[in-house]
Amino acid sequence: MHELTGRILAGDVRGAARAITCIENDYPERTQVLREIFPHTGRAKLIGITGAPGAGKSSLVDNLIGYLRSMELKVGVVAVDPTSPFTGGALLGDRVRMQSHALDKGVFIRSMGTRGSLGGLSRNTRDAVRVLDAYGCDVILIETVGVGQSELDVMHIADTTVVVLNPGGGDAVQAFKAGIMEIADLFVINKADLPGVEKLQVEVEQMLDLAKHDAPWRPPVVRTVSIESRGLDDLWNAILRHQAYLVESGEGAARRAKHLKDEVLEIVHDQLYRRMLQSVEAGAFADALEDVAQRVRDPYTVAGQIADSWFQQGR
Ligand SMILES: Nc1nc2c(ncn2[C@@H]2O[C@H](COP(=O)(O)OP(=O)(O)O)[C@@H](O)[C@H]2O)c(=O)[nH]1
Ligand SMILES: [Mg+2]
Repeated sequence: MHELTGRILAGDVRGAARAITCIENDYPERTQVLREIFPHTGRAKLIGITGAPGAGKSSLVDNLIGYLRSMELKVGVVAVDPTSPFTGGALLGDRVRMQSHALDKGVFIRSMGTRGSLGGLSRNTRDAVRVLDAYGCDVILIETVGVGQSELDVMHIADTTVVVLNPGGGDAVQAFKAGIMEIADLFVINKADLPGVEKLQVEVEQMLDLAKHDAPWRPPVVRTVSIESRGLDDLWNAILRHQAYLVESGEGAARRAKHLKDEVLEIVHDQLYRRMLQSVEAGAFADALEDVAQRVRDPYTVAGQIADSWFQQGR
């Protein structure tokens, strides 16, 4: 067993932090540690928090940390920043704000940047979440910075996805367009201290009537004022209701099974691609590739032949 595995399972905060660094930098021990902790994962509630920049996601996460700590739950937070590992503004602000929890041993906060592809981001996030799960977090909050494609991908990690909207901004229509309706398990109207709450609520309900009229779970809409820590009971109760629905309907197990299947296929894809690349770079299929370069043969046929010959060799 890798030394880090033991430390994570023993609830050693530095061990967990170190493991996530290994994930982010793709160090060689990454796979061993992830392999060893896997049997100890699957216990935490994974809650995704998404919404436009400035919607109040970080403030809500901060509120939720306090709320969950008051119930003595161990909380993990993974804040995903797809632009840069060194963002100034928003994330720095978040760090400062969340520092009120920095000395609390029951809270683990980590921001993740992207190095490499968007696929790398969701994979790293998933693996970091897994570390926090094995580390013993009861609830893991996954915060994204916006509502683009990478956020949609990241949210496939969560069991319950919370979409944060604000009154007065045409948010419902935008969320609908961005494909958020599909992934939302519940909506939060944050900044409910501002005008336009009723209007936004009506808009969201209308969108839900259109999009999810016969779905077994209709996402509830709750209101919060995170600067005043208001609405947390409603929010947490809605999350728990969704978690209960996931269990009773079997939907939660089905989702997790699907995510794991996707993960296995993704890893297979990665490994095949890497090996294929190695042999191509070592000169395999050079003639065929040259034919394609000369437009003597087409890429579709050649790719098919390369794949076939690869499988026939049983590599
Ligand atoms: N009026 C009001 N402002 C809020 C509320 N929640 C957050 N804000 C403010 O909205 C801004 C963005 O909040 P932040 O949590 O950083 O948003 P994020 O980008 O979604 O993480 C900050 O200036 C917050 O103080 C709220 O409930 N009411
Ligand atoms: Mg934020």
